[in-house]
Amino acid sequence: MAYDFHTEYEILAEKLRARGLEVEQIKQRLKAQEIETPSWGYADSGTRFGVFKQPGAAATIFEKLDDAAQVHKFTGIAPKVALHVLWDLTEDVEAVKQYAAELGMRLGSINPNVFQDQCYKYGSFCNPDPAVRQRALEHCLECLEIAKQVGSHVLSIWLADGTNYPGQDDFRARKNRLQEGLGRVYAALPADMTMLVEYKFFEPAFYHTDLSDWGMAYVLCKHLGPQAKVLVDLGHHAQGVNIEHLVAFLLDEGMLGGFHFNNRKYADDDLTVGSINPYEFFLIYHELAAAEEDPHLDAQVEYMVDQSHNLKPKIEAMIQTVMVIQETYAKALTVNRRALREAQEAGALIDAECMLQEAFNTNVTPLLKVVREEMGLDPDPLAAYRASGYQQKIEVERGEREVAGGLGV
Ligand code: PSV
Ligand code: MN
Repeated sequence: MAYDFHTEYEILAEKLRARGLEVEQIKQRLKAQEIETPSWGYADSGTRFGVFKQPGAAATIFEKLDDAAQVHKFTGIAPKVALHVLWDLTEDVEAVKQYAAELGMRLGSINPNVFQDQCYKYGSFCNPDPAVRQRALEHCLECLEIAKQVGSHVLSIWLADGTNYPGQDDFRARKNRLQEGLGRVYAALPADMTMLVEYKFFEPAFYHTDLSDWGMAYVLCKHLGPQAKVLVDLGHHAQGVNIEHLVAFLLDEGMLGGFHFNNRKYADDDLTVGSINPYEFFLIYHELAAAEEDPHLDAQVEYMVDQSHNLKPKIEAMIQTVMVIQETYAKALTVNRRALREAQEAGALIDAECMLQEAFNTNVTPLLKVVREEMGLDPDPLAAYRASGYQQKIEVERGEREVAGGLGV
């Protein structure tokens, strides 16, 4: 007899109950999940070697919002869009806000751009020239105004600051300039806003990067104040760094502010989250789920995607990405953390590890299908999107354009 997913769900629910878990609670948590997708993930993008255009790729912020709204329509958990100010807000900000509201979408993190302009050749806030630092400051203050206007609560800072040659500049002088400059931005932050500080160990600077790891970002945030938190981009670490450990450390310190989800093989290569090392991603989510369950922690974390797909169809890639994140969260919710703690305390190493592996290997698809059905969605978002005709429509209506719209263009 062919089981439909409801039957499979009943079997899974029974298994989860036997694992000591509350299935209804798991479903509630899955329904409350929110993922922010990046406006720049809907536009043509590429590398420094070239940009491959896709018919139908979004060129304006309105088209990017339309596409993001499709991702939300079919997944039900992607209601927010991150904006990159220079790439997106060339238009009337008020009109953008209104358009997002009409689509039932929210504008999420506001990302200043202090790396593209010629004046930033030697850095932004770390630049030896005070006039350039002033310009970076003014841009960030302007971004704060935009954030207030569009109702966003997150200013997300990533700096390309660094040097290419030993001796090019003084590390400590740059550190102090950075602290002073971001201190000024922080001073202008409204009480209901968070400043996220993202680090990256190299690129575009190839010798040193001023904020190269989570420890530096942590120290800077500590100096800034309680509204500054660290943003972890999964592509921004050296090979072998234990990301789940640093995530747990930051969570415990109340200093984890947000994520940029993606995956990498070599460096910051923007691959689909979970596509290269799904077990690592699961272990990260296990720490996040554990923190949610800990009443002593304030785990206010923004979950954002930072992927620009140069080759995959963009909207489908984003739906696939959101589904991978949802699936990984669901798997992490199937760990009985009380039983895990008992095994850890008893020194039952194999049992403890097996509990994580069992959760990772759990097929949560029937659970997710039921959750979607209960949310009024199609159980299979990708198939439903493909059948909707939206892709064909934008390919005809928009065609292939020369207009720049995001990263690498
Ligand atoms: C830098 O590599 C980065 O991760 C920052 O978050 C930028 O805002 C983003 O990529 C642009 O894609
Ligand atoms: Mn990022």
